Amino acid sequence: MNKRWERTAWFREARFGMFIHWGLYAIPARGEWVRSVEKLSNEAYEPYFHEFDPDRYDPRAWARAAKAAGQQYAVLTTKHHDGFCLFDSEFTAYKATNSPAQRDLIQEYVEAFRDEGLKVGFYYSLIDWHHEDYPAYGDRIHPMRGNEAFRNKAIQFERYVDYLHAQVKELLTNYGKIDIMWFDFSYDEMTGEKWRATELVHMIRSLQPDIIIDNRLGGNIKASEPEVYAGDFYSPEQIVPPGGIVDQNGLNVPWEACITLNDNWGYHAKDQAYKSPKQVIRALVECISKGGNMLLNVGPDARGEIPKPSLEILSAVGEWMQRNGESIYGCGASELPKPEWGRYTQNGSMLYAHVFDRGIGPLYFSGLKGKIKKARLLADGSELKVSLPWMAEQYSDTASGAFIHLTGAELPDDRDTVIALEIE
Ligand code: H79
Repeated sequence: MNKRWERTAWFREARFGMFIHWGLYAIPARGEWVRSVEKLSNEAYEPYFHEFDPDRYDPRAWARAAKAAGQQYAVLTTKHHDGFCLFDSEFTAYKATNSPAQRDLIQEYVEAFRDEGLKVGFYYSLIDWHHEDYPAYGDRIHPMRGNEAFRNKAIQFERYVDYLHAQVKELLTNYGKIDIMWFDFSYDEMTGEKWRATELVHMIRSLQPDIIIDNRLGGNIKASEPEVYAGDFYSPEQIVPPGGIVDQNGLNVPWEACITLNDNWGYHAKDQAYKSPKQVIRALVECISKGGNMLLNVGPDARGEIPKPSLEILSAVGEWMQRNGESIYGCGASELPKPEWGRYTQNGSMLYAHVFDRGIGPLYFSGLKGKIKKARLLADGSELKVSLPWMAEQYSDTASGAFIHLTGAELPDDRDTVIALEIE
């Protein structure tokens, strides 16, 4: 087993986490990219720093919502692209302790999630629109551009990299054990050693030997010999990778799809394009069926509360997870081909049939003839019969397949009905 596989053991078992995007951008409430997309000047963005006063911030409520949803870990933005730090950093004045919040919000987050028994992760933006030594791309209009106010000033990028290293050191020194370091993100020539990534990762691992790191510092996590900084898990954004993720040797790479509940990561007051609980459950199942995790994002508002529609989705997903979590935790891809009616997840000799499409007849299990020892509806434990339908011998694939009869015209759970199969 390689190091990456060992380090990610808990992560691959946990399968489902909560992503939290929270910062000054919750005040304009038009998403976390508002400063860049609307080309807001420093002066235009400055008031939010003096107004940030999250009187409803209760990370224990967030942690309870995550836990009730069946999530086993969380990742919170310690600093997003706008450069504002939710933690008390020695290296900047642009931080929560100097805003009306007047306290270290990261400290409270770590304690609250730990107390609920959840693993704790830090998101840290490599991009920084506030730091005066972050490149502004000359006159090019670039979405990742730095601080417009410093556009014509000669920058010393190494000073920014020192700052990045110093802040990561603070984050991984001052808050006890941290489980995930989630960098966001490299692009064009801004990748790998531009961040002095090898040195950075050595420092991270010396402070937190068990921590896992995403793949967004750059490098090629799929290479046979990945760079030191290539990461422990691959991080697809807003997509479930069609074939899962394998490296150049054909071996599975741990991965985590980050998916947001509507169309923004940070709070957006008008964005009501929420996914349904059914979509979320099926996307989660799709991730597991392809050997990955799902990190599901919420964007708390300026006062510190997770929006009600998000809480409702989390709670519905949690209700499903209560009964069906066995088909998620510790499960991964099955060797069997994807069935017509849904998806498989598997954990050793337990195969979980996630039935999305009832059809009208018995469900067909290709390749499982004589191999199903027991079949139960996971939600209530009731037995299901494995038997051949009338004239089954005349269908082409029946020599190797098995059938399970469902009663009723509708599935018991139209989001995902899970059948637990004990197989040989
Ligand atoms: O932190 C979240 C996002 O802000 C960040 N990564 C996740 C986890 C991210 N999302 N997309 N990107 C980075 C890539 C950049 C997309 C962009 Fe755009 C296209 C930037 C400008 C045009 C999306 C659309 C954001 C603003 C408009």
